[in-house]
Amino acid sequence: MQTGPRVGVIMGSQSDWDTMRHASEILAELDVDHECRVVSAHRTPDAMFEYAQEAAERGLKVIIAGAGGAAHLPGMVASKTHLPVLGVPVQSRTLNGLDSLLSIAQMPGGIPVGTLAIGKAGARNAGLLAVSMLAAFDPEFAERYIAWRERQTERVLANPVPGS
Ligand code: RP5
Repeated sequence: MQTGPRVGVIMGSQSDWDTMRHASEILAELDVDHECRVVSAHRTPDAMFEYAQEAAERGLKVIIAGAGGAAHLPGMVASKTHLPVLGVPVQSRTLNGLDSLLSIAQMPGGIPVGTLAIGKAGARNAGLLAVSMLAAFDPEFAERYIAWRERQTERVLANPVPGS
């Protein structure tokens, strides 16, 4: 049985935490051991390379990387690891996150980054997608993920009247 974090949640700045905490919260809700770190492609490039290079041997299975503006972190991390990297575009102040989205999505062929939606929804979905990736190889995660989805469906069905 593996111990230690399976998912690494990294972000380019402390200022990204308000978005990226939603990925962490989903992972915690689904009882997935994970770690959260600030690792910047531009301000701490050596630390970023080290993180990406050591991730697999430390037992991580998926990396969620959030960044805003010239959001190079997910792509650069993906270039240094074979692990799946899920990119979350953080909503920037100047261009509302369109800059982040395009920086993350427009990867050259050969180095994939799974790009999620801008902001909170993207961070939540990155957490869920990471769990569904783990679930493909571990029935315990599959059970938890399916149960989480069922609870969500039940909540929506139980409240069909808008504004109630
Ligand atoms: C990016 O620059 C970070 O991911 C962050 O979204 C953005 C702004 O960073 P701060 O100036 O708020 O630290 O690298």
